[in-house]
Amino acid sequence: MSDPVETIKEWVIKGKKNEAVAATRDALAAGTDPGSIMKDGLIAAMSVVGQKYSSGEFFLPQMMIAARAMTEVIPVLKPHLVGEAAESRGKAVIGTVQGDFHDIGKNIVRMMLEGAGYEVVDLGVDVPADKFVETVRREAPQFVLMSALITLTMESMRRTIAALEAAGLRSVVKIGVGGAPLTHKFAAEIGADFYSEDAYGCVQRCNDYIAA
Ligand code: B12
Repeated sequence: MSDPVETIKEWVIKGKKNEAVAATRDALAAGTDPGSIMKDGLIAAMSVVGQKYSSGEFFLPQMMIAARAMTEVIPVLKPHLVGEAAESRGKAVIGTVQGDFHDIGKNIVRMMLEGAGYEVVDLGVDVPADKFVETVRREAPQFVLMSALITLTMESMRRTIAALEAAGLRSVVKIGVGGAPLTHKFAAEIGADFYSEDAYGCVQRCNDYIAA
C-alpha cells in the first residue's frame, strides 16, 4: 500500500482537489499524524510545484490548481491540528505585504495562532504599510506579522517597519516576518524582532514574548 502522506502530496501537485481531500480524510481516519500531512504532504507539495514552475515544467495555471487543492485540504486538517484555547493570549495583526498575493502560508500561521489562543486581525493580501499602521493604532496588538513570498515584495516589509517607526508605534509591537524567501539575516537587516521558517515557530516566538 502506498504511503498516505505521499498520496496526498501527489494529488496536491496534480491539483486534484477532490482526491486530495478524500486522501486526507482517509489518512486521518487511519491515524496518520496531521502535522506530517501538513509538513510532508501539503507544504512539500507546494515546494515541488515551485520547483516545477521554476524549471518550466509547470505554468501559472498548474500552480493555481495545486494551490487550490491545498486550500481545500487545510479546513479538513484544521480541527486535527489546532486545539481549543481557553482564553486569549494576546492579539496579532497579520497580512501579506504590498504587491504580494500569496496567502496560503499566512493563513496557516493565522490558523496556528488562533488555535494557540491568539486573537488575530487578518488584513489579507497586498497590504500597504499605512494599513498596518492604521490597524496597529486601532487594535493595539502585541504583534505585527508580515508574510512575503516574492523576493521583490520583501522590500514592502522594510517600508512597513519604517512607517510604524515614523508613526511612533514601532516600540509598542513585536514584529515577526516570514515566507519562503526570507532569512534571519534579512529580518535583522530590516529591523524585525523575529523570523520563523514555519507557523509552529511563529507561535513559539509569540508565546516566548508573552511569557517574558
Ligand atoms: C502557490 C503559489 C502561487 C499561487 C498562490 C495562491 C495563494 N492563494 O497563495 C498563485 C498561483 C496564485 C501564485 C502566483 C504567483 N506566483 Co507563486 N508560488 C506559489 C508556490 C508554488 C507555493 C507558495 C506556497 O503557498 N507555499 C506553501 C506555504 C505553506 O509556504 P509559505 O508561504 O512559505 O509559508 C510557510 C512559512 O514560510 C511560514 N510563513 C509564511 N508567512 C509567514 C509569516 C510570518 C510572520 C512567519 C513568522 C512565518 C510565515 O509559515 C508557513 C507555514 O509553515 C511558490 C513556490 C515556493 N517554493 O514557495 C511560488 C512562488 C512564490 N511564486 C512565484 C511567482 C513568480 C508568482 C507570480 C509572480 C507568477 C506570475 N507570473 O504571475 C504570481 C504572484 C502574483 C503576486 N503579485 O503575488 C515565485 C516567486 C519568485 C521570487 N523569487 O520572487 C515562486 C517562488 C515560484 C518560483 N519558483 O518561481 N503563486
